[in-house]
Amino acid sequence: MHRRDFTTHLLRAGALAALPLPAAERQPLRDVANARHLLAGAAVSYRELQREDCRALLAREASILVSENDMKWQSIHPAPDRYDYTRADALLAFAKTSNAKVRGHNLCWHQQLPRWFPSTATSGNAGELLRAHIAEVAGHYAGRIHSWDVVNEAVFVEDGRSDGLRKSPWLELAGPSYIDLAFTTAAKADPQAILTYNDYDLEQDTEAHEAKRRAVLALLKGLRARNVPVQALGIQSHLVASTSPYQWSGFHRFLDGAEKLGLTIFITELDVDDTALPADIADRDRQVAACYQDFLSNALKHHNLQAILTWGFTDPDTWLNHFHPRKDGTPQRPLPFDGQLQPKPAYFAMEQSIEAAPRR
Ligand code: 9MR
Repeated sequence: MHRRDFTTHLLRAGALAALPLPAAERQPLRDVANARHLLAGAAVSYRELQREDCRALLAREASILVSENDMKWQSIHPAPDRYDYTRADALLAFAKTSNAKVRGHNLCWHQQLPRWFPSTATSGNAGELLRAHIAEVAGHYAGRIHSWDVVNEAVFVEDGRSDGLRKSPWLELAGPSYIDLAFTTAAKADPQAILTYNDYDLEQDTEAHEAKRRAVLALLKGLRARNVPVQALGIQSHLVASTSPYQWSGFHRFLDGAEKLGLTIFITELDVDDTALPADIADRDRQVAACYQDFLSNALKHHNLQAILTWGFTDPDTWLNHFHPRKDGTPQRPLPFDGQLQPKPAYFAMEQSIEAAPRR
């Protein structure tokens, strides 16, 4: 029996009062966000997309979705002469039925390149490979994507270049102009999508994050000055809960800088790494939620912020368990829903910060 049928059955049986049904009483997050002219949603894995309970939750809560992995080169371009849209198309089909927008992630990144890439890409053909891929993939989805992460994580100050650019395969094979090429190609292939530069480590008031913010703003300024069609900045927002709360002055200056360049802002991959927090679940959930609230209430002061997406939506599916496991072996709790698809304090923190956001 589907959950809705089950509920109807119980309603008829007069048994509803005994059932804990918080979802039915809550206003969905997408409606709370919509009232503030914001989109709210999450990254979705193909595994979750196939689960009826996950689909029902996403349909209810999310007005914007992004595929966690299925639009990356590795998945969508499995052989030099072959593209595979099966999984990504499934997300678009679902989004259509649930009336959600879809972000495209991503068209150009140094990770999750296909296995054929290293032996095929050369300095002679890398620019053309990039152009052809973007023309094909952005062309396939033209008119159906809210915003594309055209270039992802191109800045890595630690690589020591004066322009802050990452020594990625793209930079090394095609030179720094690969970024211009990616955006101009995407604009041609899909004139409707909001073309986004997306990156991480932009939030904290530390020297490292400040240096990254400087390099990202310089990159964006250069793109705008050359009339390269970049329209939005994606701030991934993989936050780390710690005992010393974040300070936000550098972050605010950064968002002001992006606004001056006329860029829209998206929070694209929000989650909170809880490795520094104690094992106690209630305590952890409370501190993770406090981090959500602190971050979002600051970010939402900026009127050019238009969408908030978490990177996954249920704790058991988080990438953090694979990439940053807790030392005590317990799973991380970085997301708004738990493994039973119940909303956690982080969910209510999102809801409250959006409700409290200045009118936009
Ligand atoms: O969550 C994604 C994980 O399943 C992949 O294995 C990983 C590959 O590097 O990428 C993860 O998503 C990343 C996103 O695409 C870009 N920003 C950082 C995300 C977390 O690593």
